[in-house]
Amino acid sequence: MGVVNVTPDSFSDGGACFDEVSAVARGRRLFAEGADLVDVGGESTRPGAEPVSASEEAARVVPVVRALAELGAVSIDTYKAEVAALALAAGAEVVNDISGGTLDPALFGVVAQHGAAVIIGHLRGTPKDMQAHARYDDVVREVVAELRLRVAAALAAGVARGRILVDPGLGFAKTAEHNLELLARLGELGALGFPIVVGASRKAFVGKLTGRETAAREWGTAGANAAAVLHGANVLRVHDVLAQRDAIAVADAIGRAACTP
Ligand code: PMM
Repeated sequence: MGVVNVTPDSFSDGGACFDEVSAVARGRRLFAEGADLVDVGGESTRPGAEPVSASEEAARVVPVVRALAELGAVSIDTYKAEVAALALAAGAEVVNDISGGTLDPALFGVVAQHGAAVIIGHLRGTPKDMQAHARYDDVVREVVAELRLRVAAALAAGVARGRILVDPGLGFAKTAEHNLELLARLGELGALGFPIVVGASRKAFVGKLTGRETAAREWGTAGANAAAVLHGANVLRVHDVLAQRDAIAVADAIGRAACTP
């Protein structure tokens, strides 16, 4: 899953794709490099980020979604039902909600209405205040329990069971140590019974471990992605598809070799 952020302030590639033409060009390149899905987002969710209005967000993402949906499968990275509805109408097939339906109770209904798929991310609080909520006795058990409740809400809103994916939400109300524990015990999310999405790409915990600035975190990201794949991740959200596809392919082959008698 390749990332196109149509935002002026996203932490990893902020500003690079803020205009429609360069965002579409970036998405086209991600498909050419082998992305199975391109994720288009119009609001930065980095810690402390200010929200933008639904109309501003939709104006950023809808033309990009419409153009990229001609080339391959597109997900819309939003927690707002209104933006999700417009993006699905423009051709997106998946709604990627980092809040798992907690920030907009109407989101799951929109997903159900369109027969779309949904990525249910784990978050506490809002992107603005989430780091104050990064307190857990057992982060993995609590994330699994909270995701289970959000899955139940999605099913109750009419989302089909086969259209749900779950994501532990690395960096979303998590410290670096929480992220590492979630990756090390990712297999426990398998108990939920849904495909697992992991977004480690260029995040601060990778920077903390490697001492690298955002743009130089691809090798560290490859380490995180390899671990995620070996612990059961099914979808990796990445900025550099070309680099990460190879790392993922090797880790995946190793994981499969352990399963063949
Ligand atoms: N991380 C970011 C944005 N969207 N979506 C999912 N499903 N999982 C994530 O971990 C995730 C996400 C933040 O990263 P960015 O600012 O580089 O896009």
